Amino acid sequence: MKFPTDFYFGGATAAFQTEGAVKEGNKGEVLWEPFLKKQGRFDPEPACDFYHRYPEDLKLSGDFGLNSIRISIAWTRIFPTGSGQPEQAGVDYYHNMFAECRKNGIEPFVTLHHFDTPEALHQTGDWLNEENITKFVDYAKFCFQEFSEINYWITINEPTSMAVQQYTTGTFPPGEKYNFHKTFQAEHNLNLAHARVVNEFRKLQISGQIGVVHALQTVYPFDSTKKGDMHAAKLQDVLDNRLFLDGTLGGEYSQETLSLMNEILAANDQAKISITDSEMVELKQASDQLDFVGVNYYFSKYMKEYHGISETIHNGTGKKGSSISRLQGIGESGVPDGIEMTDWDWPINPQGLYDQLERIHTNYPKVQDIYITENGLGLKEEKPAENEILDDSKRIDYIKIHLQEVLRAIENGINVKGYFVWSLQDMFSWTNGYSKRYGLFFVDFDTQKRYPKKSAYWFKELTETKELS
Ligand code: BGP
Repeated sequence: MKFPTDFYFGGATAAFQTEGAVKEGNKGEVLWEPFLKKQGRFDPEPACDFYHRYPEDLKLSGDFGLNSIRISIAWTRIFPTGSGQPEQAGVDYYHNMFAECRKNGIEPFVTLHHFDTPEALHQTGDWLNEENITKFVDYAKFCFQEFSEINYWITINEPTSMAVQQYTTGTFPPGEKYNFHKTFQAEHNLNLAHARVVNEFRKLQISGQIGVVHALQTVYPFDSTKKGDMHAAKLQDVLDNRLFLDGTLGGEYSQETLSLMNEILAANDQAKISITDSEMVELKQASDQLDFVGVNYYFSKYMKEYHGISETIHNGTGKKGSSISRLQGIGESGVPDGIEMTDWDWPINPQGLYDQLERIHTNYPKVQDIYITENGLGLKEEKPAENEILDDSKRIDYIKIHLQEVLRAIENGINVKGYFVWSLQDMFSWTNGYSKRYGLFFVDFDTQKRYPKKSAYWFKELTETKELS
C-alpha cells in the first residue's frame, strides 16, 4: 500500500530549538532562558541558527523531497513581553521566512506556542493566570490577521508536556514537582486557551485550517491480568492524555475522566481544580469547529500499581536505565521484557501509535483530519567525515516501523493526512541540550554546517515513491 499522492511529508521544528538569535530583533526573553542559565548545563544560543540559515534549511527540505514543514512563531519576537506593540523586526522575519518556504515548495504548518511562554508572563503565573490566556488569544488574533499567507495553524504544541513537566516532574520551568493541583489546573487552562483561540479564528472568519498538537504516550498496564496495573494505567492516561483529548477533541470531560483526576488529587491531599460551566461551553464550541489534531508520538508507558510517595528522575544525559517514574496516587512505570528502549529510556512501541490513532478515530468522532506532527528517534551521533554519509539506519528503522502503523491506520479508514519527522535538522533539546540528535540533517554546531544523513536520502525516496522500502 502507498501513501496518498496529496500526503504531507515534512520536517518538524520549533522556534526556540532552532532559531538561536535570542537577543536579535529586540526579541523578548522566554521562560527557559533564566531557567537554563541557573542550571548551567546548556545554552539555547545559537541552536542551529535557523534565524539566519533558514534559506539553506528550506532549500535542503525542498531538495530532499519534503513538501511541508512544522515551524513555530516565537511569541516574544512579535510581542517581547507577551503583549503591547508588535515588534516589526519579528513580523518581517516571519513574512520573509514563510515566503522562502513557498519558494521551495514547502507548506508551513505554523504553531503559535511551542513551549516558549514570554518570561514576563511566566513570572505572573504562566497558564495558571487567566489574564495570560487573554494575552495569548490577542497574540493569536494578531498572527491570524497579519500572516494571511498561512493555511495551517496550530494553537499549542503538547499542552501535556508543558503542564506535567512544569508541575509534576519539574523538568520544565518553574521546575515544581508533584503539584497535581497545578498540573491539572494548567491542563484545563491550556484547553481553555486553545478553545478561545479556535473560537476567535472562526469568529474572524480566517481562511485556512486550525488544529492542536498533542503528545500522546500510549499507556498500557504492565501486567494486564492485574487489576491494580490496569487502574494505574488509567490514572496515568488521565494525567498524560485524556484530559486533553476530552477537552479539545470531545469538548467535554467524561465522568470517568473527572473521577480519575479527582482520585489522583485526593490521594495527594490536593484541592480540586476550578472548571466553570461557561468554560465548558467554550470547550464544546471549539471542539465543534476544529479542523485537525496533530499527534506527536515517540513511546509508550507500562504502568504498575504503586502505593508509595512520588519519586522521579529524568534521564537527560542518555545514560540508559537512569530514569525513574513513580507517582503517588497513580503508579510506577516499568518496562516489560522484549520492549526495546532508547538511550533516554523511551520504550519503542510502534503499535502504540496505531492504538492512539484508533482511539481518536473511535472515541472522538468529531475529529476530521489527523497529522502525525512529530515522530522520530534521538541518537548520539558524530560528525561524518567529509564525503561520507552518516549512517543512521537505526533512525530509518524507527521511522519505518512507525510509518507502517500509519499506513495500517489509513488502510482501516483513519484519516491521517501527513507525517512530520522530528526533526528536520539537529537542534537544541529542552532537557537534553545538544547531545540528543534527531535530524535528517546533521548539524555541526561549531561551524553550523549541514550534512544530510542516510535517513534524509531514505526519506527523499519515500516522498518520491510514496512507498516504504
Ligand atoms: C516533543 C517536543 C519537541 C521535541 C521532542 C523531542 O515533546 O514537542 O519540542 O523536543 O519532543 O524531545 P526531546 O528533545 O526531549 O528528546
